[in-house]
Amino acid sequence: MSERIVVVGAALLDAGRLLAARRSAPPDLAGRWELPGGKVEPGETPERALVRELREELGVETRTLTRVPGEWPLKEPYVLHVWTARLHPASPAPEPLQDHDELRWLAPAELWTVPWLDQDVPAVRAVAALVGH
Ligand code: DCM
Repeated sequence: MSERIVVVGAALLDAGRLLAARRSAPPDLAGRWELPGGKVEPGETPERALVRELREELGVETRTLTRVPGEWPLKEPYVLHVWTARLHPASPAPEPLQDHDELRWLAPAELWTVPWLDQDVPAVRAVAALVGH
């Protein structure tokens, strides 16, 4: 029996728009869009993990706000949890640094204009319900 490992994803919000990130790796995920984030390390809180992952992957400084209710299965043993987050006022703008090759701020009407990873679709739906997209 394997323990589940939490992957935290960010619903990074700015002026009513949601940041979507297109994966460049691994090959089976490349070209699809996700809520950026990554694995929570042992002993790390999900909030700290998310701030660390967004710094590493996008070069931004953020604070997490609230957990989006729900839990979505990824490839075993991972499960996806999502938190809303905002940029610090002094943060650089996000840029693709590691696992992504394009970023897009999506207005509510544009939310479904990108091919999200299948496993992120229910999470994005929950984000939309929570923030009124
Ligand atoms: N993952 C996902 N959806 C997200 C974030 C991550 O499906 N919003 C998956 C991709 C990887 C695993 O979680 O299989 C770990 O992510 P990373 O490689 O970014 O650490």
